[in-house]
Amino acid sequence: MLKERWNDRAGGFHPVSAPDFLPRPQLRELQSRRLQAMVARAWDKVALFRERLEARALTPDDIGGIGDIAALPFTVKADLRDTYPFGLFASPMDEVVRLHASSGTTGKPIVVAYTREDVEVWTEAMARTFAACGLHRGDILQNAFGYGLFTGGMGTHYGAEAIGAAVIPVSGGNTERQIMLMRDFGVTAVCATPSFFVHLVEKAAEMGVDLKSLPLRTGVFGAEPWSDGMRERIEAETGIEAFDIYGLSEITGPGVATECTCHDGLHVFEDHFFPEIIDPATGAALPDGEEGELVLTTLSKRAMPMIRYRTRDITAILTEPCGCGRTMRRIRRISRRSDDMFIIRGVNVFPSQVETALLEVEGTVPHYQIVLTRDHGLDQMTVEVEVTPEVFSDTVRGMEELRARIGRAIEHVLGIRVGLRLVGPHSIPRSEGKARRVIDKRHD
Ligand code: DLL
Repeated sequence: MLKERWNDRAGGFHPVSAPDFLPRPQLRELQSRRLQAMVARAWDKVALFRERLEARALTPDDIGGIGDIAALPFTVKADLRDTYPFGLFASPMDEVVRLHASSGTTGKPIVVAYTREDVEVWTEAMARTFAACGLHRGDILQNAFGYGLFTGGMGTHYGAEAIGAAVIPVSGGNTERQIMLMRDFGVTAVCATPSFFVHLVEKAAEMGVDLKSLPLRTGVFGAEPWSDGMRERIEAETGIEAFDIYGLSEITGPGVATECTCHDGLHVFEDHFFPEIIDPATGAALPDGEEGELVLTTLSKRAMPMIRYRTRDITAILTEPCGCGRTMRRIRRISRRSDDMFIIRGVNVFPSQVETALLEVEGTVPHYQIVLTRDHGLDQMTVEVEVTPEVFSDTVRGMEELRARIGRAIEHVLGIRVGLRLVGPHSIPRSEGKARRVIDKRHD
């Protein structure tokens, strides 16, 4: 367990964050040792990994250190599905203390397991995350990530307790009660998906609660893509500082990477989760700085080690040292996945591009959906955008002008014209967790 906890309200260097500042040679040595032990364990305990290594004529002895990682085979989401539920576990069930699951898009969920040591590492990674976001003992954290099979709620909960913050485990949903707690309990920090927090901001305004007048200071957001435009809106409307945190169930949950107060990419806790970037088409490793698919290897996970897991998240490893002094390399914020692209009239479109365009236009609120349909074999896209009550009650001409502005903004970003529908306040369903931005009716 964490030996030392956050106890210095003045901020600055802190024992919880000590590993974040490890000199790189020492870090590399630690990564090498951990990788070797992890590969040996996976070889011993997980049939699939052993078969994959044998198919490449490799044994754990061939892995001399972290520099050899690219020799190892990838793991993909289908491997988790094919071995459902417990086929990738490296620990017997009597050493497993927690199971989580992620629903995914089709069929069976994927199941992930943790030993007591895994929960401790996860807690440490989340404590380091919160420390990087400037939280400390004395903070009152409203945790609006969902508690349950989703890793968001419990993962952040343990980390926040470890730094000595007071956690309110409210989970997602129930917006009015969330606002009441935020006001009455003197909440200083909130954890949520960015889309749910946007919903909370809107509800607070409806209830006549001015978030800027509350002690609320920090927002820790993640679990879905969100744009810099969305961050600017959130910060301007609430006066908080918003941090982006990243993670995925297969690797641990939240706690894989976090922004620090420099807000220039997310530091990966690479003493536990080793990042690589590959070309998603060929699988070839790409040098730092180049954009590609993020591949993560767990270096200390016991119950379910992951070797070179292909996340499908697209990013790049940033090469410049960070102003905060952390030595952990950073990834650029993740704005898209390799599998969320669709093709409209020959042009590749990512949902995040639509958000970027919309947020540049005054008079819209950040609630939108992209509806995909198929017409004579061609994919069509319509963006449904909610407008503010003032705009909605404006003249037809006012609405038309706004429509034209949004149309131009989207065309500017995508390079093509798409269908556009302005809809009234509250027409788009609000999210309580991850927002559903794309409604795919192509196969209806
Ligand atoms: O979403 C874990 C998490 C919880 C992360 C709370 C951060 C905060 P999954 O449900 O397995 O786990 O979904 C993982 O969500 O591969 C990304 O595509 C996406 N994702 C997570 N964080 C971010 C982020 C959790 N900050 C998948 N920006 C990942 C963009 C994100 N996408």
